[in-house]
Amino acid sequence: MQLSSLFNLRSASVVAFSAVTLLASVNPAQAFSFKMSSGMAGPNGETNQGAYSEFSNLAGTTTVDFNDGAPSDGFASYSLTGSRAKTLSDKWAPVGANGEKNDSNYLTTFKGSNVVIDLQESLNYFGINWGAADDGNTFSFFKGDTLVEAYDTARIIAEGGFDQTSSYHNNEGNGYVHFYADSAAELFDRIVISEANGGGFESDNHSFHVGDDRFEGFDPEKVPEPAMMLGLVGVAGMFISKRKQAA
Ligand SMILES: [Ca+2]
Ligand SMILES: [Ca+2]
Repeated sequence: MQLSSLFNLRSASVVAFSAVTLLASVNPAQAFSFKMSSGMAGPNGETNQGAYSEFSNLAGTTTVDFNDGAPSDGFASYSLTGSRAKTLSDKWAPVGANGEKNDSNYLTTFKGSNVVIDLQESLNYFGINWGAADDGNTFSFFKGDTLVEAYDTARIIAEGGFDQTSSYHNNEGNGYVHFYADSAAELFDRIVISEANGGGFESDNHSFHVGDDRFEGFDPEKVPEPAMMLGLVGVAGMFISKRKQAA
């Protein structure tokens, strides 16, 4: 074999190997993911306390509403570092599912301060009502001291963006964002929310779902698939037309 042929063979295998690596890295089934939604009303139908997770009622989910402050012990233990991480009530509170003003206490942090949430158990899901979004808002997910994944506002916008903007917040982004593990390798038990730039990071109604494997809440079999729905409509339509024929 000539040297040039050998070189080409090697190049081809490098290309093939790279393609496999690339496929693995972009395969959504193997990626920590997020989805944005409008969220929903509170447990008793409240619409003036921000948006709540659509998974609030799923078994294994715990929700913190900050109305009595941030818990410093128990299932989700909050450490507010620096003077600018706190709970309060003002016009910057994340809005409700239909854009309603939030009159309740919420959690905020600014550059130089941090919110660290330590969980007693491993999670496969974290949901957060995120409001008045600014450039430097950052979410970091850890398992022990190992960073599993991080998102900032720019990445969220690049990968789908916000559900709504709010006139209460100079038309800044608001929404309910759901972060979740797609495999057992992406479970987490510590979350850090922080702000890198000049704005604030405002949030409310954090929901945590425990799990020892991937989060299944968004699986297609949990809701009727569009094709299945179309099929059902088709069958129903057949029945109607048959009845018409019979009549
Ligand atoms: Ca609240
Ligand atoms: Ca903000």
